[in-house]
Amino acid sequence: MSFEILAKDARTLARAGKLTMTHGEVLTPIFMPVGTQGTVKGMTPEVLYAIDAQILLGNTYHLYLRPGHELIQSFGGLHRFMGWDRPILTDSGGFQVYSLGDLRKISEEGVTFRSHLDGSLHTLSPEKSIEVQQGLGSDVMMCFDECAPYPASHEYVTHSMDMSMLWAERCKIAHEQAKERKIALINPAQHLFGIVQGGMYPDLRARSVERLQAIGFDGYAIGGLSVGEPKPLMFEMLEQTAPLLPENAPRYLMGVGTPLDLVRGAALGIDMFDCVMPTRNARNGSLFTKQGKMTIKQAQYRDDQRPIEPDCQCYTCRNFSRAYLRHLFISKEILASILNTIHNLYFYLDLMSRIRKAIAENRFDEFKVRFEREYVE
Ligand code: PRF
Ligand code: ZN
Repeated sequence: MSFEILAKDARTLARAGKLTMTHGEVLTPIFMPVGTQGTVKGMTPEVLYAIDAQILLGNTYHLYLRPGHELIQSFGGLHRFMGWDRPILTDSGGFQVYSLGDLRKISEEGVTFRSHLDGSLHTLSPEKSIEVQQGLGSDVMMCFDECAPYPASHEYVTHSMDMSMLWAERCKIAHEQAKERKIALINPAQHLFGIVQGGMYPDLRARSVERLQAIGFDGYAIGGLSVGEPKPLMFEMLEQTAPLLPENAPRYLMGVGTPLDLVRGAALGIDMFDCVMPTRNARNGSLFTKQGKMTIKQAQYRDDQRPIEPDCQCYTCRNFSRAYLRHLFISKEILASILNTIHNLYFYLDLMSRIRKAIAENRFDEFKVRFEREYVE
């Protein structure tokens, strides 16, 4: 995979770069909107292009269960099925199985679980996850892993991480074999990222990084964080883990986070993020501003003629008042979700763009200090 570092900040570990994939280029640090079911809820691809979304995240677990990867493959892959022609990264299912599946049975072979949709029995393994992700034809596939819960004992996490590393090796083999056998792939230039696990134990995280590097991946994700641990502990783990990763490969912090997390993560050298926060909060009427979140249903906005944020250039802020958005939300109109999602995703993507610009202009540290002062979580 081509990953080019374009600029490095002098006072933090932040870097700005460019990822090149089959479906186009992605400027980093980047935020990936979550499109779990082959759609970013409420957003047409046209709207996502308009807010300059560069790459989406899709989920193996959901698309495997419904409508099935074979069906999507028969449509020429997920890009064509959902009408999105920019890059897609797919998570492996090795996280959703634990959070959504029922009656999970984990063995070295894989995970057997019951569908959260109809209770039917399924097994996901490293090989199966890669097969599904190949059928989807994503630009970046993720290794099948186990995300250890928090808290968990050193003994439990040792075993869990060891298994995830064996699984990572099997994912790499499955990926290589498909390339060698020249199996007709939907996307012949797929990339594969390894996922660092190890819970809240620095020794296990270091070992996980070593194991993954020995196998060799196109990029490295940090998994197993933001699973209920205190925020300072997450950053402790991140500070320890991120610098161990190879400098010249993209680094992806999975399932994180708040706007402050993105700024602080970028300062530690993270290049990619994903989170349901902007989209889910939008549907719950919680809107991001440079000062923090606002709750649009509050009575104080009843006759407020101002946009969510006066200086925001998004479609919602250019056209609608807080009073109208409050009315839509209280009336449970679907347009409330749509307009709120446009604003929140624009806020996240614009934040990443401002981060990239600050790094390129060697003033990211100053940007971070100012953001931390103005943004109240
Ligand atoms: N593994 C995978 N996906 C994930 C995670 C993980 O550990 C997380 C943890 N925050 C989010 N998504 N495969
Ligand atoms: Zn806006």
